[in-house]
Amino acid sequence: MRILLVNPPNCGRSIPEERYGITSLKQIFRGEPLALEALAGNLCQHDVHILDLKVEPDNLQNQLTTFNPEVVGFTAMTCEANTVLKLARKIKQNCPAQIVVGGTHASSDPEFFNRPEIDWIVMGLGKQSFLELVEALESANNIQIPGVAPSTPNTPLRWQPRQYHHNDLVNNAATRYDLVDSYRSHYTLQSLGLKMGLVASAAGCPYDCNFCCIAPLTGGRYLSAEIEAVLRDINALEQTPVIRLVDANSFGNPSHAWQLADAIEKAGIKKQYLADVRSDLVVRHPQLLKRWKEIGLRAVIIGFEEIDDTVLKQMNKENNAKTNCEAIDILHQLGLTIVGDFIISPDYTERQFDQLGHFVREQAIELPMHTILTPLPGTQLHRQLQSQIMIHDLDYYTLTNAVLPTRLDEELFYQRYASLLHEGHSKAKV
Ligand code: B12
Ligand code: SF4
Repeated sequence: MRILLVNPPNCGRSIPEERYGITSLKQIFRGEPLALEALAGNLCQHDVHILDLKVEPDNLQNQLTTFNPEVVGFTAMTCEANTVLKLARKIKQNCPAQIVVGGTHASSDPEFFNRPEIDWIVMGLGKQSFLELVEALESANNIQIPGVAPSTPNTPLRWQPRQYHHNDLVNNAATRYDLVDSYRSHYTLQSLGLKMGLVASAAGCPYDCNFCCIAPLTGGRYLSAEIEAVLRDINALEQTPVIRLVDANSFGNPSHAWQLADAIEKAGIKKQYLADVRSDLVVRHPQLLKRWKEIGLRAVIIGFEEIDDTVLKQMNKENNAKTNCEAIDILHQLGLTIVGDFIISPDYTERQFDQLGHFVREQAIELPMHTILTPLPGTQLHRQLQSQIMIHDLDYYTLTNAVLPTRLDEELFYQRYASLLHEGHSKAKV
């Protein structure tokens, strides 16, 4: 079958820009569409193209005309969901292709895509279920695939849940990095101008933070990729000196992480790595971080989220401020750069902005990343705060807008937010 996999364009709207002329918060995000490359890897009997609209936003019509796909697959985060619907509607006007959507938003809030312009919604890990769907479409079989729902507009979706398993990673099907070769020069680490490639070494997370949308991707399980598969993917990114391990929780299985480090060293691979880790992992396994530093770990991304234990508890983070500070000390001693994620609640007071700014300076966090607490549909936080949400338009769910009421005057809130971001980014080098 001819299958076109589409990465949506950069999208999302900005309240600070639209209401207060604060344009400095807008960012352009680019990185390879690893999900689509992974899906393509398991479709070796088919003719697959990847279209990255983040790089070439105007090329959809041309691809539809020249490639004439029988299936179009979209990936979508929450802030991309409306855009995907719009694109799907456009495709439906003059192309008979079956339209499939998967990814974070489809997994957390599948009902959103239960519309006439979408034919199939794939929830969670998609490599195996998408192949099964494509094969069933090809043979026109009665389609009943766990984790895949046919769209049934005006009637609630019905599907069999999928018990995500190691088999869903389909380790033996190599990621098709070659399908984005022509885009590769756009996938750079902005701060250093270095080419950056993405590799997955695990999927899912066993924790259940109330704001987080990762758990539905694997039904709450943590699955590690086979070491050989990770090495194969790193090696495939030959011209790419920096590798971002995209796992939500990279060293979540410490013995796997040790084996992977040993295997990378043994294979003589010389690259630099960025990885997401929890601070309690750092405190429990400092030697593991040291080992990874030896084989090229350059920076770690840590979700500190908050500096106040009461709030961390409300978030169900299963971690605390003391552990966060201990982890910061260990990472600094090891000479690792810290990219620290913090979540600013819309009910922040000026004093809380001051305290957070002070904490980041005092702890010398190299690159603080501040997002605004956003109840993403499908999360526990969304269920808790649903009645307070003021903005339901998903274009604003970029994690840089307050969709809940701010305690401070709204303009002041965004001014404080913008200055916190700029203070952090002005001296940052990852
Ligand atoms: C890499 C990455 C990016 C990259 C590349 C993404 C891309 N598509 O271009 C870049 C840098 C561009 C990016 C940008 C942003 N990102 Co981002 N990103 C990630 C990250 C770290 C990894 C995603 C990934 O590649 N995973 C590996 C692949 C293999 O797994 P996967 O994507 O889950 O795909 C599997 C399934 O979901 C499914 N699947 C996925 N798509 C499809 C499609 C079909 C057809 C099918 C059948 C199945 C399927 O099958 C895949 C294989 O099993 C995640 C966090 C995480 N660890 O997941 C955040 C994450 C997805 N990003 C997030 C956000 C918020 C953003 C931004 C808004 C910026 C920000 N504030 O952080 C921007 C939005 C860009 C825009 N449109 O303007 C959030 C999304 C939350 C949400 N519900 O929307 C996440 C979850 C991080 C977080 N903070 O919680 N991001
Ligand atoms: S925020 Fe991090 S630790 Fe918490 S559930 Fe999400 S990925 Fe796991």
